[in-house]
Amino acid sequence: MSSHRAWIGLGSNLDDPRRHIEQALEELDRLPLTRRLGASRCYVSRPLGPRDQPDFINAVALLETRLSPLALLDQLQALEQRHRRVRARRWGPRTLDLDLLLFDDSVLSLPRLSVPHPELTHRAFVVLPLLELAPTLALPDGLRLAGLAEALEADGLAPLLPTT
Ligand code: PH2
Ligand code: MG
Ligand code: MG
Repeated sequence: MSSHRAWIGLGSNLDDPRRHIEQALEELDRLPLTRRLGASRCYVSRPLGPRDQPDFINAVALLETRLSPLALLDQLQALEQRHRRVRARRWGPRTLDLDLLLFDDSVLSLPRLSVPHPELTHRAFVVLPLLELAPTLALPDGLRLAGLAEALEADGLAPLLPTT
């Protein structure tokens, strides 16, 4: 079985969001056939979508995994459930959201999974943490993320200081 590099976006805006994100970063490292190679800082970001919800904490992690994309998605969704995620409304508040952003240079369009994540390039809270970890990262079509960052509205996005 070959190993893959998977980029995961983490988000939380309920119930001590930073604790959910920091705990999830450790849990990602313990998924089967998987280890975490890196993690961005935590960022605070204004909600995209409905504005009447708390600010988010966002971060990005890089995993090395021998899981397939769908097996990894299953693991991510199970981890969300362990954080008692409830899906009340689209783009509404949540305790933990784990998005599979990139999987090697794969382009997938499956009923359950689109990779690269369709919103990736529009979201400063994804692009800036990705760039922090990998300044030369490019999408499967060759588009360099660094070129996107300038065009993105980064107001309301700020890195947090480490807690320890
Ligand atoms: N996630 C959403 C909707 N809006 N806004 C921010 N700032 N961060 C998120 O992670 C986020 C959001 C749905 O997944
Ligand atoms: Mg999301
Ligand atoms: Mg999601």
